[in-house]
This record gives sequence, structure tokens and C-alpha cells, in this order.
Amino acid sequence: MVIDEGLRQVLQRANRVVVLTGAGISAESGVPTFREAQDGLWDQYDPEDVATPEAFQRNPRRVWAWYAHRRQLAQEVEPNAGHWALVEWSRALSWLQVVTQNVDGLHQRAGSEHVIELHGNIHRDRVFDGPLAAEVDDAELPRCPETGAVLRPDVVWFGEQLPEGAMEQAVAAVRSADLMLSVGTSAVVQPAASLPLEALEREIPVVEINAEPTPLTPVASWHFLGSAGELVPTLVRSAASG
Ligand code: BJW
Repeated sequence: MVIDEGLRQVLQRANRVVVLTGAGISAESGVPTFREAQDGLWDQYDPEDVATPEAFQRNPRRVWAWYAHRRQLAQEVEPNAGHWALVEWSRALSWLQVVTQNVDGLHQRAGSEHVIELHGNIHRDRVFDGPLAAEVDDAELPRCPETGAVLRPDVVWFGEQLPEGAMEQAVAAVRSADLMLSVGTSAVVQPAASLPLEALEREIPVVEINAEPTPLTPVASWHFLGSAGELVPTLVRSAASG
């Protein structure tokens, strides 16, 4: 990773940093990403079958089986050097806000205190507020112990709104930052993908770290192709030196 003089200065002067993260930051912990050609979840599963409210209406058992498996995996893995480097950096800065699309809770387990979860958290349940298809056998589905309502994972599926206030908080954080990082995201899912563009429109520099080029790459202020577990700690060390 070659950090030029311009970036070194931006890093050393930054006091308020927003970091948008995606599945790539958890990849080195052993959590699968979504859109990679091999091993990506969307290579093995059709999002229309597992990650929409309609999929749950049609076949809640299949959706639950998928999330139960991913929930267990997320419990078994550990945060990695990328997550930890952000915690270390947050201690050296006046303010560092993590905005994550990930549902695995690894930023919090690493020790990040300020985390906005745009797509919910796989470890929580909430009530499914739509009807199930008439032919669905709803016996043995997880239910609210108090009301008996059918539960679903507390994540954001395609076509659903983000948690109330999450995007507003994220936009406010971006607007008040003096530096933004985009780490391990394919930068295609909206509205999260609009956040680095919001920063750039306000002339807030954006550094992208990702294993492969994304739609953000050509417009980012600096981009680095490679692993988050290696490059995030290197960037943080460079910010601290000087
Ligand atoms: C590494 C690495 C390493 C690997 N180091 N890097 C057309 C245009 C625009 C928008 C739309 C459209 N059609 C539909 C939409 C809307 C849709 C959308 O954006 N779709 C696009 C795909 C086109 N968005 C929505 O539906 C959102 N809601 C919405 O818009 O609501 C509007 C509304 C208004 C009013 C009423 C109602 C609604 C909701 C989006 C929800 C996304 N949900 C998921 C599942 C969450 C739950 C779960 O986990 O199961 O969120 S989908 C999936 O994608 C997941 C992720 O958070 C999200 C983003 O993926 P991410 O994190 O970027 O992962 P990958 O795999 O894509 O990329 C990983 C990257 O890491 C890769 O590039 C690797 O190279 C890299 N990498 N190893 C560094 N070690």
C-alpha cells in the first residue's frame, strides 16, 4: 500500500471519521460475502428466495433455516484485524462513526462503540407484520412468547425500509465528517451506496478499500485494492504516525 503525501496529510489531520463497511470486512473472519463470483451467498442462493418479505410469506421455514445457519456462523467467528484497527483509530480520534451494512455484530464485538446498523442485526428477532401465504404450515415457527406473533430475523430485506432513523443518522454523520472510508463493500446496494457519493459532493475525501473495483472506485479520492484485514491497519498506522 503506497500512501501518497496528500493522503498522509488528510489522515493525520482527520479528527472526525466515518467508515462505511460491508461484507468484505468480515470476510477474513470467515463470514461469506454476497456478490463474489465464487463463494458469494448470491451465487448459491437466489435473494428472491431468502431475502425478501415475499420469500418469508411463501416459505418462512426455508428463510429461517438460512438465517439460523448464518446466525450460528456469526456467533462462532471472531472479529479480525480490520475491525480491531477501527477500534484503535477511534481511541486516537475525537470521533469515529462506523456505518455498517453488516448484520453480524462483529464491529461491536471488537469494541466499536458508535455503530449504525443500516441492515439490522442477525442476532435479533422481530415480529413479521405481513400475512403468511394461505398454504404455509406455520407450526414450529419461532413466535413471540408474549403475543404468539410469528417472528422473523431483524434484518433488512430487499424492498424494505431501513431501520427508522438509521439513514438519517448516517447522512448526518457523513456531513459532519472530515474523512470517509468505504471498506469491503461492492457499493451497489442502495441507499447505503449513496453515502460515499454524499461525502464527495460535499468535498469530503473518500478512501475506498476493497478486494476488487466497484462503482465507487473511479470517483473515490483514493482507492486501494486488497484485503481489509491488511490495509485498514496500515492506513490507521499511517494516520497515527506523524
Ligand atoms: C473484500 C474482502 C476483504 C471480499 N477485504 N474487501 C435499482 C437501482 C437502485 C436501487 C434498486 C434497484 N432495484 C432495487 C433497488 C433497491 C435495492 C437495491 O439497492 N438493489 C440493488 C442490488 C440494485 N435496495 C433495497 O431494496 C433497500 N431498501 C430500499 O431501497 O427501500 C426503499 C423503500 C422505500 C419505501 C418503502 C419501502 C422501501 C434494502 C436493501 C437491503 C439489503 N439487504 C441485504 C441482506 C441483509 C440481511 C442479510 O444479511 O441477510 O444486505 S442484501 C446484501 O447486500 C446485504 C448487504 O448488507 C448488502 C450489501 O452487500 P455488501 O456488504 O456490499 O457485500 P458484497 O458481497 O456485495 O460485497 C463485498 C465486497 O467485499 C466485494 O466487492 C468483495 O470484493 C470485497 N471483499 N473480501 C476487502 N478481505
